[in-house]
Order: sequence, then C-alpha cells, then structure tokens
Amino acid sequence: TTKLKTYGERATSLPNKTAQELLTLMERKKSNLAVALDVTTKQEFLDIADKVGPYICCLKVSHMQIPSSIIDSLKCLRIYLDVINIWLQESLKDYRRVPKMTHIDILEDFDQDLIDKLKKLQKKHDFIIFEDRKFADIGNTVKHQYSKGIYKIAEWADIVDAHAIPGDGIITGLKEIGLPLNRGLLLLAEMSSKGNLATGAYTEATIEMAKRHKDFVIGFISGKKFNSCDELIIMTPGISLDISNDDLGQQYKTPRNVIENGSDIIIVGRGIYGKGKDAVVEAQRYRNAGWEAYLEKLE
Ligand code: 5FU
Repeated sequence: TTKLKTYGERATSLPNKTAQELLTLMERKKSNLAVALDVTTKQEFLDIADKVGPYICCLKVSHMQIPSSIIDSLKCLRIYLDVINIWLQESLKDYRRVPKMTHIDILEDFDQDLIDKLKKLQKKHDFIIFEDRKFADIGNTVKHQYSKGIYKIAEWADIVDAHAIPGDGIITGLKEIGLPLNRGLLLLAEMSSKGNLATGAYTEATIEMAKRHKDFVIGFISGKKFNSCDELIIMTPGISLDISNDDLGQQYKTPRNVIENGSDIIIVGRGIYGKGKDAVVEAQRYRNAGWEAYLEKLE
C-alpha cells in the first residue's frame, strides 16, 4: 500500500488557495481541530475564540447573532412591510395569494466591530474562519446572501458551505463572489443528525458536483473520505469524547472513529465550551485526540 500523504504534502495537490493555507497551517500548528462556536453573545464569542485560538486550525461560526439594535430596526421595518402588504392585498384583490417571502439576511446594517475583533484574533492565533451558512438556494440568491446584507460573509469568512440540493447553479453563484477573493466552499455530502436525507444517491451526486468545480470546492462536510476524490478536505461535525447523542437528534462519534474513516478535520462545539467545561482544557484534549489519531493513521 502507498503511504498516506501528510496534510502538508497534500497542500499543493489542491488548486484553491484557502485549501492550501488550511492544510499548511494544520501542519504548522499540529492541529486538525475546528471549534464550532455556537454561542449567542459577542463577548462570549470573542472570549472563547481567544482562549481556544492557539489549539485550533479553524473557527466555525454559525450564523452570527443579530444585535438587539438591529432587531429593533427589523421590527420597525416589519410594521412598514405590513402596511405595504395591506395595500398590496387591497390593490391586488384579484391575486389572492400575495407572496411573503423574505431574505432577511440581505438587509444592510451590521455592527462591524465583532468582525474587526474576529479578524484581529485570526491574525493573533492563525486560524481559518468557516461560516457554517449552509446556503441552499438558487445561484442568484446565494450570491447576494454571500456578499451582501448585514453580514457580508464573503468579506471575512475564508470558507462557507452549501447544500447540493439546488444543483450546480448554487456553486456557480457562490463562486462568482468567492473565487476572486480566494475563498473556498464545502459541500454537505453527509450530515451527522439522526434521520437526515443526505445519504446514498444524494451523497454520490454531491460528490460528482464537487468534482466539476475543483477550483472552488475544497471539500465536504461528511463523516468519511470518498475514494473518487480523496484529495478533497473532509470536515466532520458530530464529535464527542464523552457522549453519543444530544436531545435533538445530534449523533456523536469520537475523533478516532472519523479520522480512521478518512476525516481530516474534527469539528467540536459543545464538547469544548459546554456547561461546566474549561474551554482551554477541552480544546487541548480534543486537539491531542485528533492529532494522535492522525499520526497513527500515517504510520
Ligand atoms: F452539517 C452539519 C452537521 O451535519 N452536523 C452538525 O452538527 C453541521 N453541524 C454543526 O456542527 C452544527 O450546526 C454545530 O455548529 C456543530 C456541532 O456542534 P456540537 O455542539 O459539537 O454538537
């Protein structure tokens, strides 16, 4: 059997700059740990990011919380929209079904301070930022969701992810924005939650889609490596050293379980910052578990 390549050796096998940077910094920091920072206040977010920063290769952000000042503006906007809606209902009596679709994340206001501080922490600790946005719409819509609105995700997130369900257009749309900025995309080929539908033929079709966009798609969210594109990066959520599930369908495996199956990066959330946990102690524990499993695989 041929010897497995190290993260560093694989860095040059991918055309995408973010992928190269990620693999290189994993080797440099000796870490294949990503932290999923699902907390709801800015202070908590920045505190934990600073604490775990030295031990991680990637910080995963989940749809930033909206500050209360913006919620207030949104409430005003909603009243305004309601008025328009009543007017529309009146004027379009013949057309009974007035569409009420919103893309709230295309609104233009955001406190830039959090992003500025996050970028400073990124410089200080040297990690990649992954916004787990899970885009899932047509190319033209996701393009706007990626670059505009409150969050302007493309300006600060090195990596984002997308569902394959809309077809190739979702990648083409995101690519128009992301590629000129050297960003990378992950496709959700599998999910960790109980009863999820990303299996079998869906997973296979997702892999084929990734292969058609190797300049921009750097890998997958999945629990295992896929033989037909083993150079792509596999990031795996649903990781715990202590428990096997939560109350809402999450299913956990250990770092060793998934790295043996070809995962490159373990994504850990509540296992690190959950109730009663010391984030520094846990980040070190998961980082060691992930790195040891990787070294064993290389042998
Ligand atoms: F795509 C996926 C998935 O299939 N499972 C996940 O759990 C994403 N996730 C994310 O990983 C989820 O949204 C959380 O941000 C994180 C797991 O957090 P935990 O606290 O370690 O369960």
